[in-house]
Amino acid sequence: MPYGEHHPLVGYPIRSDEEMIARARGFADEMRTRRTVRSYAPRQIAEAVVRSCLEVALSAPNGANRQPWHFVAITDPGLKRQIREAAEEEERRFYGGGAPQEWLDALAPLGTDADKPFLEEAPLLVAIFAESYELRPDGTRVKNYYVQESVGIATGMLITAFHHAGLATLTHTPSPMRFLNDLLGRPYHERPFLLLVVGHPAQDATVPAITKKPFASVVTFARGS
Ligand code: IYR
Repeated sequence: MPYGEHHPLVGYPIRSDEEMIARARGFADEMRTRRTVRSYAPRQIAEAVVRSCLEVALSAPNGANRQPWHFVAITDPGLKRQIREAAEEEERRFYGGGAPQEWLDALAPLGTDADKPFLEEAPLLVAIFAESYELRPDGTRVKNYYVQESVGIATGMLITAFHHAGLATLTHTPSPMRFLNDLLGRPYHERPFLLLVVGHPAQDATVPAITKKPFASVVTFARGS
């Protein structure tokens, strides 16, 4: 018997292969339409949608169940403007000589630059913080495990949840992002991981004409010898 209290597993109904094939196919079709969007409509998002999508993120598997994350939902126009200004300052450094030419060449097909109007236009920004350790009220530090992986998985699930709800996202990573701690009042042991931009795409939104690698080039079904 394992240590620690356990209870029966719930949530895995027995499904036929046909039903699973249809569900998996349907979900793959739904996710295939996900695109990173850089131009947003002014339409607001109901808070209930945001809460449900965040619940999905909080259900993510993570190291030793330490849940080493904090999510800040930002809708206030003043805060969004301050975030935009601070992010653009970092990006001007990045695009204006800070980034190696090889990196800038890799970004060229995306058409990105230091201008980040979406940080103000999108109705919602979710700042995601990662905690390499937990700070107990008595000041002691308790180490977390697989922090990057855990927060990355939770972020992926959040993006999936927003897409499923009908919202577009953009993973934005100004670097460095320490200004987010100051603007959002988060303690310094929380490290900004990513800024997720969320909203309805603008009616005239366009996306870069890029494609995914072919399935067979990135997936192998290993056969025993
Ligand atoms: N953070 C910059 C640069 C950037 C980097 C990567 I890797 C991208 O996939 C896209 C952009 C920016 O947001 O413009």
